[in-house]
Amino acid sequence: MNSSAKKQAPQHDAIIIGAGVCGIYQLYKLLELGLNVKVLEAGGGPGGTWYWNRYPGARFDSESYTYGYSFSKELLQEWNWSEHFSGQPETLRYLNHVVDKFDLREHMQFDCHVKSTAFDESNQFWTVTLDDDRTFTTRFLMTAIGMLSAPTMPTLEGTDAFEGQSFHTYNWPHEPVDIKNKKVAVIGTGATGVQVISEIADKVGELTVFQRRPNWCAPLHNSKIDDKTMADIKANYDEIFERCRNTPGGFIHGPDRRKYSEVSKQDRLALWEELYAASGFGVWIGNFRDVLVKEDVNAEYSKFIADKIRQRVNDPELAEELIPKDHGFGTRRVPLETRYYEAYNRDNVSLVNINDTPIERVTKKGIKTSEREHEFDIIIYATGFDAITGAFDRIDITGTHGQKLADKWIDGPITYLGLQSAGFPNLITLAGPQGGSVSTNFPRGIEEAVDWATDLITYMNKHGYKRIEPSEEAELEWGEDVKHTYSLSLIPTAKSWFTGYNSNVPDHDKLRYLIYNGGAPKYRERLTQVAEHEYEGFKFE
Ligand code: NA7
Repeated sequence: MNSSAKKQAPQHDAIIIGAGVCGIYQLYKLLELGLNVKVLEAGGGPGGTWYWNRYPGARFDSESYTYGYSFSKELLQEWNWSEHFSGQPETLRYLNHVVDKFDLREHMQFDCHVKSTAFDESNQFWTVTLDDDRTFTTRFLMTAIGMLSAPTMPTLEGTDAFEGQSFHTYNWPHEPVDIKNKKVAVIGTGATGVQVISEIADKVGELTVFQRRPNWCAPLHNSKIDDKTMADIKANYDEIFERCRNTPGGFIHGPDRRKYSEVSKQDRLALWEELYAASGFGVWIGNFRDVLVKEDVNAEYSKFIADKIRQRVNDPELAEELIPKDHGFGTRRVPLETRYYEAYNRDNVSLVNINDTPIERVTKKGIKTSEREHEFDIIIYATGFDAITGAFDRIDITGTHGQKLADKWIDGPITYLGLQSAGFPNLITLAGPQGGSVSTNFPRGIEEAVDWATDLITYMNKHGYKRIEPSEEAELEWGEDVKHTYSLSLIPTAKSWFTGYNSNVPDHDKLRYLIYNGGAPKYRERLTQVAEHEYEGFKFE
């Protein structure tokens, strides 16, 4: 009997997990190819990050007009951003607009929590199983599951015992939360904590911030976009996106090509003052190129920023508590803020340094530190994510020969180009670990990854290839390339999600090479080269 006669055909050409910024665009591209595609999304609607993170103050740190999709001129011309750094509600409206404009919603299935997926060798397809045991089969499985979508709670005793309201910022309720006159705690002072604290300080009764390590924060300088400015932006989109294409981070901000040592003290200070007064990430990535590379130069810039913090916080002792001492400026993600430091000048805001008075447990009424019990109505956990690999670990992914992805990646991800992993054929990890989009202005990076993956599928269809996976040699080499990019800056000198640390997840207490830090242009060059060489490093069947 002919064994091929027994083979089943998959239900779908492609399943995309996730209807966020990445999944939306990948769906659009695959539908253009005429494929049968389904998107499975855990949320009740599209938007991913912007669907979930509804906490007060959630907004872009990227200029709105550099964050929108660039693929449709019509979309660019019809959408008006109201602020230079859009807030979450507007961004979610934008993503829903995109979904409806391009008739994508009918291909999306919401409230679908993918529990597991396994590659079926005999049929050469993936079976995807949801929490409710529904299954789907697909030839290509594409993950668009986000880098910061696996929220982590502190491993504190008593979190369930608290009788007030409490939530992780990622799971902020959809119904309005009444914070007026309430006693509120925020645990965590990363980019999220800083946004929440700044936004609610003048709206709550009392705010207590539990800080483990301060971050270097700098002003966002957000403002409204008026009609004339929006018209100028629309007229200049080509230039804006060209600029983003050529900067390492895919932002409009690129490094000053001069070195710190080549510039007089006066000119240095002038640039730093200018950056601090300007909007967006220029203060981090628009600097002299050696600020994030040389420790002594970084220390000078850190001193400059520390003085800014001292000028903004009235109480000198409190100012010192808010100045990082364990890492240099920009070696962790720089939270951009709006009157964050000024919040601490308010009588209703206090800071608890949990290194001095550690949290012992959460109680029915609040938080008990080694010093005393603090009573609260609301506890906000802004405690971050099991970044980049966490969302993969939360799905039971089985490749060929019964191999689990979580086992393969136990000491850190192993990938080729951040887009595939050997032993997991036809699984394309869009925006996955070790990819280029992780360290870029996200939509700029993902548009390239998605375009590349779409071209790959077109190529496979043209040549009649059914299956693709990288060679182990190609992965090894890519792993070394990624590792090398960590030696190019001071990023590995700090413990953060950039370097794979998370104190709330077992075994995430060592450096893991999660991100390609070589910059978007170099990553693009590499992707192009691989495609031009008949997808070298990949094996087709
Ligand atoms: P981050 O940047 O990982 O920040 C998490 C914060 O929570 C950080 O201040 C942590 O302190 C603190 N944290 C985490 N666990 C604990 C425990 N157990 N006890 C006390 N404090 C804790 O996450 P964000 O959500 O702010 O930002 C993530 C990204 O989203 C951000 O970079 C942007 O790209 C968007 P630590 O510094 O580890 O001492």
